[in-house]
Amino acid sequence: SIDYQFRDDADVIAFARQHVGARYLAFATAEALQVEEIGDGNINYVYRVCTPDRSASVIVKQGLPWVRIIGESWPLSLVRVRIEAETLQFEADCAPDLVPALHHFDEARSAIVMEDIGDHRNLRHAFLERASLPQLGEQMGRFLATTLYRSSDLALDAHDKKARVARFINPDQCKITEDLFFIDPFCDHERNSINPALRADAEALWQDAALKVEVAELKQRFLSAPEALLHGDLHAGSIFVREDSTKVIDPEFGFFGPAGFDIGSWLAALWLAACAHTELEGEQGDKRDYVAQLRAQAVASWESFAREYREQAAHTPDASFAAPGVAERLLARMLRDALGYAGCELIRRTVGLAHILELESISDATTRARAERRALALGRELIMARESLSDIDALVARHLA
Ligand code: SR1
Ligand code: MG
Repeated sequence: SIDYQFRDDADVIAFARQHVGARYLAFATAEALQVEEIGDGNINYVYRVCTPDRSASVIVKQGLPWVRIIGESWPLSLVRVRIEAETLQFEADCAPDLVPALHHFDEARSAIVMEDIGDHRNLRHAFLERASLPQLGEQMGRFLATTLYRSSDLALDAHDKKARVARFINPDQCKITEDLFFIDPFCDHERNSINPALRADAEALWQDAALKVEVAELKQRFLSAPEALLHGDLHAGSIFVREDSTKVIDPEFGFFGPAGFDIGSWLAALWLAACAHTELEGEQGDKRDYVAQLRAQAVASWESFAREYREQAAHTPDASFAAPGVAERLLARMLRDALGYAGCELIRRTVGLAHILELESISDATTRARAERRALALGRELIMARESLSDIDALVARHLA
């Protein structure tokens, strides 16, 4: 253990009590509070602190200077915790209904206190239960449009933008993405985890010279295109849902990068779930309907994003960006990038280090390989054809038939 790490439950409780302020009267008056560690992510520790009757609760999240699931052999800078707090606050300023409220950031303890969104459940579980989430696409499109527009050069003063780019330099988190998205899946890397039934497909991927050129171009843009403040890790595990509400959490990978990266990560979350549902157990008709719903969510997300982005861009104070046709040009670039980054996410969740519950829930390795093969093939085609695709949903549908 290190000196600032929470020593025990009492320490977490005292920290929460001290930092919820006047918002939670019950925390000040309750004699005893309870705490449970609820983190199921790869990197940090997450605690829920609540009153015995659970009428009031908050989340405390603490980062240690290494990757939780790996240990001290994979060090990780604590700057990520400040960046998470500041990105969360920026997102709350853009779309307060779509993120948990930030209550406190404590630099000395590398910890954040935030609103408990325990009445929502993780989107991965909602996907597995084939939940119908009629507002999800629209809400994610709005989240993306408002955060990506308001942190861009279209919205910010020139000096302010550059100061923010500097403040959100996040090299250790970016390096994780640079390696796990753009290197490992495309070679026989020791970090990879590959279903033996998919081995031949992975080996074919490693020989695919044309694909590697496209992936390198996507990586180059990821490294050197500070277009907007990204969430940086917008997979289904970072999203919590109720039927009528969406909350995006966990922006510790925040940095200024290509806007299409967040959009593509989100589209891939839907398409990965769709790949899994083609092979998950269940009645054929139900599965087909759910896959169609997931595809429709992707279309709705992009439409909502583009509509909201156009509306905001119409008010840009910058004379260059206000010229007719510019917003459409930027949208076209973002879509092409998004398809490429979605392709990378589909591939890295299939043969890379970090797998996803939706695919891992298919217990039979041969059946799982069928779903993974769809993700690989769809991912590859999205990357290769991203500059010229006209009917994206038709392409996705072909891979899910
Ligand atoms: C070692 S971290 C692995 C993955 O978990 C995070 O949530 C990111 O998606 C990262 O790529
Ligand atoms: Mg995370």
